Amino acid sequence: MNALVNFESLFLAQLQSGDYVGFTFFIGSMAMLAATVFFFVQMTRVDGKWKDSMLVSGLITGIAAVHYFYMRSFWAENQASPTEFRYIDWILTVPLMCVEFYLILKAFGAKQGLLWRMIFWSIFMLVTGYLGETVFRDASPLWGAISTIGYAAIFYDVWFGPAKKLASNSNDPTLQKAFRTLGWFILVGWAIYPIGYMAIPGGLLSGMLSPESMDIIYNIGDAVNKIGFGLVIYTLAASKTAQTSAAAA
Ligand SMILES: *C/C=C(C)/C=C/C=C(C)/C=C/C1=C(C)CCCC1(C)C
Repeated sequence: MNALVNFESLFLAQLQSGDYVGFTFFIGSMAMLAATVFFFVQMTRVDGKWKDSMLVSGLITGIAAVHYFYMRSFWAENQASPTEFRYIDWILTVPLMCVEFYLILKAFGAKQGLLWRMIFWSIFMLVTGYLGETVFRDASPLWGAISTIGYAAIFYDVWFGPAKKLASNSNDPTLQKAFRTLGWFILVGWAIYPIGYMAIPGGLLSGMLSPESMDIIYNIGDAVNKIGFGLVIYTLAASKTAQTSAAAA
C-alpha cells in the first residue's frame, strides 16, 4: 500500500462496477467541488459582515474536495480505507465548522474562549478517534468512547452551554433559527460518524455492518454535514442581506 498518490492517478483513477465505496468517493469529490464554487460565488453577493462566514463555508468544502480527489484515487488503487487523508481533512474542516459558530455569535458577544474551547474538543475527538482506528485498533471501542467525550462537550456547548445562551440572548429570529439548525447538524449529522466507526473489525456494530460500510457512511456524513452546514450559513447570510436592503429602501 502506498500512501502517496501520483498526479496521474488523481484523474485517471479506475472505478469497477459494484464498487459502491468508490462510487461515493467519486460523487463526494464532485459534490464538494460544486459546493465550493457555489459558496465562493455567493460570497460576492452577501453583505460585508457575512462574507467571512461564506468564505469559511467555501474553505470547508474546498479542503474536503481536494482530499476527496486524493481519497478516491487511494481507494481505487488500494481498495483500502484512506484513513490518513480522511483525518487530515477532518482536523482542518471540523475546527473551521467551530469557526462558523463563533462568527455568527460574535455580533452577540461571543468571546474567543468559546472558539478555542470548541476547537480543543473537536481536535480531542478526532485525535482519539484516529488512534482508535489505527494504532489501538484492538481497543477501538474504548477509544471511540473517549472520543465521544469531545463530541459531547461540543454538543453541550451548542445545545445547553454558553453558545446556546448567546444565541438565545440575540433577539434575532433569523439567527436563532440558523443556530438551531446548525445544532441539529451536530446532534444528528455528526452522529453519522460514530456509526461508521463502529463498523471497523472489532467495532460495536461489526457484526451487522461490513468493514467497507465505514467509508460509505463517512462519505455520506461528509456530504450531509459539510454541504448542509454551508447551506445553512448561506441561507442566513442571504436573508440578512435581504433584510438590510429592505430596511434601506
Ligand atoms: C466534515 C467532517 C466532520 C463534520 C467530521 C466529524 C466527525 C465526527 C463527529 C467524528 C466522531 C467520532 C466519534 C464521536 C467517536 C468515534 C470516532 C469518531 C472520530 C468517528
